[in-house]
Amino acid sequence: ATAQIGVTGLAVMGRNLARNLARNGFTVAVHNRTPARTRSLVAEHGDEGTFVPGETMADFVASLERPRAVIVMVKAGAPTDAVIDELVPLLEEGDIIVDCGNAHFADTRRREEALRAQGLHFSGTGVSGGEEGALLGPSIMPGGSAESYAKLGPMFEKIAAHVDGVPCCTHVGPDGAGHFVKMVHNGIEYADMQLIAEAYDLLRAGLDATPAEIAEIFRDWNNGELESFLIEITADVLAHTDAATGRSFVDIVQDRAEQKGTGRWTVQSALDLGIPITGIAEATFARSLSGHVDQREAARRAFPDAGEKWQVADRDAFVEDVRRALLASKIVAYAQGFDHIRAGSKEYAWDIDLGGTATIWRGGCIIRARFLNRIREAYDEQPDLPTLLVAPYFAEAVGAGVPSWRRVVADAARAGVPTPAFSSSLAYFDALRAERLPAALIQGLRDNFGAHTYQRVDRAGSFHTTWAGDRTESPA
Ligand code: NBP
Repeated sequence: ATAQIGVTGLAVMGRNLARNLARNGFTVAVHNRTPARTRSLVAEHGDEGTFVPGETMADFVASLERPRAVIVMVKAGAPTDAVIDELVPLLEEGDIIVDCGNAHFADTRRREEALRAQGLHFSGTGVSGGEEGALLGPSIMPGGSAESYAKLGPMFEKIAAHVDGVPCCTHVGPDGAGHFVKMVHNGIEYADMQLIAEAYDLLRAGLDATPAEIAEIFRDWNNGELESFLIEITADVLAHTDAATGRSFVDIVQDRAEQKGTGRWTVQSALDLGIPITGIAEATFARSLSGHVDQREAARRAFPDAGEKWQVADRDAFVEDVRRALLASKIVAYAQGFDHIRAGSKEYAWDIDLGGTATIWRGGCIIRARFLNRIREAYDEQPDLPTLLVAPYFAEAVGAGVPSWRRVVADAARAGVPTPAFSSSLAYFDALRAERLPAALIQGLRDNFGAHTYQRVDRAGSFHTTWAGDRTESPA
């Protein structure tokens, strides 16, 4: 047994992760259900490091040093369970199975519990960054026991992306914590992309600008607070011309956004935990809406001229308004995402370090951004921060952006340009800072039709009014 770690499942992700490990000096056992993939990996990349190919699962496991660490990188769902079932009889107490696929955290919790009962460690590990990240340095979010991290940590921290010399990998927490954090990461990615898309749409409508001109604006924004991978590639995509037609690429692509489901998982979990992640939810619904082609067609025909003509007087001021509104909305989306992680951590007793989570997203992953440093600072300064919105840096950015945010959302509403994420983020902000919410009326209605009781502002206890009778109030 010579291999320090093994990878089973050698499609694009597993293959690149195995190569990354090998390139970093680790001896990597490799295996795939269809052995041709194993052979081609060794044939094409065998010179990049030391691979120990296993034709069968038994050969593969036998080539691993103890405690064995096996990365499973197969299609999420039933294939993961099938591979685990095949591995378990071949493993011994203290060995570690690492699921680097996109599993739902509830599945990870179930698998971890079952394997723990058999004396095995199970690390549900989120890996972000796609194919390229897997090869060159992903953001890695490992969950599972501290013992499993003692073995995996040094390897994962070495192959992860690094920012300022710090690896984009940390032990997130027990059982499903890693996959949970990966899920919220993807949810934030949905919100980030929706906000960017709305900003583009606003600039296009307000300035009557071409995609190539808007690309320049994003390029400029990428030199400031908004600097991030997504803003950078937005400029790239907007500047791209379709070779076949000579038109802007963004104009020849069908306007129906697809999804693989992690946005939906994030929203479902947030609903269960009672955490308003309106930015992620609007982004997920906006993708769904874009796909309802028949409804869109019918509504377009019914309401052809529902908006007013948009005339921007000062172009530079408008661009700056959109930039500030984008930053403020983005801060809301992150604040909500971190609230969600905090709630998940509490519910499942994971003890997740929120600042540490921001740190491992600074590189390797899709939402990598300069501004994540600020999230780390905010939680370092005040670990029990009620919301990121009130941390000094974010409070200043949001506060400075409020007039712009209101102008942009109001102008868009008048012009009939949909801004679900911009406007719901502003509504969230206004609701959070409101002195009184109309929730009081909702409590009154609930008590009226269902005797659900309410609490008073001036006395402790729960009360009910006899709405159908003499309207006297009594303690409930
Ligand atoms: P796929 O998700 O396409 O899965 C293909 C792999 O699963 C092949 O190795 C295949 O073996 C194996 N497999 C299947 Br399918 N059923 C199996 C079974 N019953 N038993 C054993 N092996 C089985 O590969 P991928 O695109 O490399 O993604 C791998 C994981 O990484 C997925 O969970 C995916 O969601 C996740 N992912 C993450 C990112 C990211 O950015 N983090 C990107 C893409 C994917 P075969 O060769 O014998 O058919």
